Amino acid sequence: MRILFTGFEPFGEHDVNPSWQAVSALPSQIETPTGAVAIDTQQLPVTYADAMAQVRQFVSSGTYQAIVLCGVNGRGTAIDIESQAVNEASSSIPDNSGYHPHGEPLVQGGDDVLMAPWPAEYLVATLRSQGFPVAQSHDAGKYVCNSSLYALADSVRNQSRGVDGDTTPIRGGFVHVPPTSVVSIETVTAALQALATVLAGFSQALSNSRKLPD
Ligand code: PCA
Repeated sequence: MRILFTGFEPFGEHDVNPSWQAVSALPSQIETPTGAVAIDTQQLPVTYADAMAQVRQFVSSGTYQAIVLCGVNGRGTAIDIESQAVNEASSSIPDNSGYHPHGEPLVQGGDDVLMAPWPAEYLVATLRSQGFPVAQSHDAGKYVCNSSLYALADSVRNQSRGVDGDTTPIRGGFVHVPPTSVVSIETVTAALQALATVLAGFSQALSNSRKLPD
């Protein structure tokens, strides 16, 4: 089992991005009740086109059973588990390449809304029961974070349509972390580790069910 966590580079008023601070502090391997889980980390650029292309590449690489994208929400009040992404790019500031969209679609002809390929409500309930300051969000904004989640949901859906039934579908989604004055980096990193453990359990349950005789 291998999980990818991404965090974003600095942008706008964020000279350091707490999403990358929390992700880069994750250990490269964790032990879970369902076995060892390898954790890879990557920093994503805050540019619509490159972030979306990189996420699609992570999905098509076939390397990961789960992909968790993380970004900062400067107005966040908890660690938000995002449930969906919209097909729109719009922002008050340009991205780090200078691109400044005002309502353009991310994917021409794409679905207006795509659900993240994970059970957001269940994840929120589970992490909350472990004491983490987690909440569900149905609005990932219209900036680069939303675009990366849209690319993830779109490419996971396309992949699971095209492959045979033996391939375990990728789980994943987006986590918006609040400023460090609201929740510390240590707590975010611990919550992400707990999230990895839950996602590993899903993957194990799925592969066990495939081994049952029919
Ligand atoms: N937050 C931004 C983009 C990068 C990040 O960390 C967002 O919420 O879209």
